[in-house]
Amino acid sequence: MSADPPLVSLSRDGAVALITIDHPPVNALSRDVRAGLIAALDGAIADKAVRAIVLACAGKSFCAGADIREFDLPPQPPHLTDVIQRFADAAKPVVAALHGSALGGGCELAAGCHYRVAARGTRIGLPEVNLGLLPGAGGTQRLPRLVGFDAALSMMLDGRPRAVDAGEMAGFTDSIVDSDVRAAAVAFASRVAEAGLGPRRTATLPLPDVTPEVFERHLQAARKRGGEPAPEKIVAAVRRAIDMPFADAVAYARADFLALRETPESKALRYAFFAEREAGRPGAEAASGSPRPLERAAVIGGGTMGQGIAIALLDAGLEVALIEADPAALARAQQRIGAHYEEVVAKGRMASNAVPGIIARLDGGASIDAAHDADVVIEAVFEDIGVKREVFSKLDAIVRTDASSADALATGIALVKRLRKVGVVCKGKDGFIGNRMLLLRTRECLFMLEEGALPRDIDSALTEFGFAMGPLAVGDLAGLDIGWRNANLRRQLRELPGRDCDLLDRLVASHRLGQKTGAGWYRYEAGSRKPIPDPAVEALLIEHSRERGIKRRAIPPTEIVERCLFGMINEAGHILEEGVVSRPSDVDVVWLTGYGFPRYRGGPLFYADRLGVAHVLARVEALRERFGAAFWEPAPLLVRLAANGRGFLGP
Ligand code: T1G
Repeated sequence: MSADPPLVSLSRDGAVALITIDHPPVNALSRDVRAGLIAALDGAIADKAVRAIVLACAGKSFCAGADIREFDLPPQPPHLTDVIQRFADAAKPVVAALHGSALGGGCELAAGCHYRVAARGTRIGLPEVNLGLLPGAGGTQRLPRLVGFDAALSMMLDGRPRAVDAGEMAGFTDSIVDSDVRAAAVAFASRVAEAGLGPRRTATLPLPDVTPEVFERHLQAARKRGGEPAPEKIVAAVRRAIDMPFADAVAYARADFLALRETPESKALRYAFFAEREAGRPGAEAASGSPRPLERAAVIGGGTMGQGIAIALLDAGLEVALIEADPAALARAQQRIGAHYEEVVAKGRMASNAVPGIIARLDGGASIDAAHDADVVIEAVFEDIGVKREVFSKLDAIVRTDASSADALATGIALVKRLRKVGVVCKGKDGFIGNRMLLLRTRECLFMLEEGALPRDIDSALTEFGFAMGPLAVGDLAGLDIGWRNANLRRQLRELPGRDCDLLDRLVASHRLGQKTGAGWYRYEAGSRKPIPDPAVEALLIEHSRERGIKRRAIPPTEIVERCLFGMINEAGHILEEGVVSRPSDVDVVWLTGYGFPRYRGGPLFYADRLGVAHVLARVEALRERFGAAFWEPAPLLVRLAANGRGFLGP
């Protein structure tokens, strides 16, 4: 039985020692890898025949950083900061050989080495902010010395990887190669040794010039990410490079990193990281299936959603048949897709000569027959069950497949991965997960508008909570007629005993459909998407409440947030109980990736668990007392979890 290869190995290539990390799938710098690095470095230093050292990784990429799973455990020595310092202090030159991506602690480790050789196309990044953290192993001090303060701060604050050959990353590498990077790094190390150059410690490099304006600009950007503590900590940590000795600044950053690890925001962001990866894992249903080849797709419906799906499919290299019953709407959709690619070219994100090839893969027609030779058909018609039934009965007539449900599911999951999207598998029940929960939020928003709130009250309460956009502004963006047509919403608003809210009907009847008609809950200047409070809506609301004998009152933001979120969380209890989705975390993934739920709050169920399910139950019961069981009956799962002191996501 062959033993697993060591996580870190030491070998020799002439007078160059080769330290190789082999910790699939992403060479995370776990405790054992860190210990292995120290041992290998000591071995290379002690070996008299060794004149230089190369640090490389096996597999498709250099290190993806620290092992995020370890952040829920007490820190274990050797700490990454110390490991990197050992490499930086090495008496022999150390050359990092970079390929794939070097992220977080992996980028910091490379910056701690004395020289860096990278394969062209390698991406480097400090994405810690996406986990509610900051680079805690010296990156806040070494990156500014290599790429300048402005570029380093941008990297740390937007968390986006950069290509090593991007202009702003010029100072990071000593050589970019198109050949085998490990061999190139060994040759580079030999030349350094031959030339007697010795170690070039990043910490001793001169500090690049920087003006206070640079820090101020990034601080303003950091403050815009209200609700998350890490961004401002990052700016403060990098600024210490100016105010204090290197080692002190590194120690402070490590202390900040350890403190941020314990914040609820970082715990939520780490949960979201793993929940999204978990969601992509096929459950038992798909495990037995094998994905079918995917070359051609058909999209039924040329509206905003259909256009977006067609673009994602084209970007993933598929042929696309866009089917839209109304020829004028089809032409409009094709024109808008063309305009999209012109915009992408104008932004420099695509070469203009790539567009004709993409558009050539787009065809379509008014008849559903155009879908006959598609490997996959995606229905994107508006929320009308009658229209959907008609589409599927026509499809049944032309698209016969022998794909088993497991194959079909495996093919769907493979397609989602190919589109670089996050997919959640759920049962085909009305409203699936997101829309079904959204309905409860929409209902409560309309009720609160009747009771005294104004659109801006509700939207500011939810944006304060962390949503990028408030529910009413989102309604205006999507079009109020879309929600109005939703039969389930109508049932909630008009057919449950004790309340009949026709507010949405009134707006639709007065053709206030949102941005597309220049007025909805807000009014919009021509060509602008900026919502402007509209006195006409306020008057409409006051008149509506008067007619209904509702005494308007000021509704506090806490109540607005509770009624918007607890209805959704309670509904998620029903969704889980009915087995519509198998993993509770998938509910959060849907809201994080599809409905703009603030990531640093982890999602509706992570948020509920943080508050305590017993607290959520008590609040739902209090709302039932006030508004009646027709609207606020606690889900049996919520009651059971509270009784057992458990959360949606576990003990
Ligand atoms: N730690 C632990 N597991 C990780 C991991 C990590 N850093 N990165 C990925 N995984 C797991 C992931 O959960 C999945 O597991 C598998 O690897 C493949 O990942 C001290 C504080 C590298 C671009 O934020 O962005 O360093 O689901 O599906 O699409 O300053 O993973 O198969 O069981 O995403 O090819 C900073 C996080 C850490 C990078 C690859 N680093 N990773 O994408 O595969 S904090 C990051 C990624 C830090 C220091 C600080 C991506 C990827 P499973 P995948 P992929």
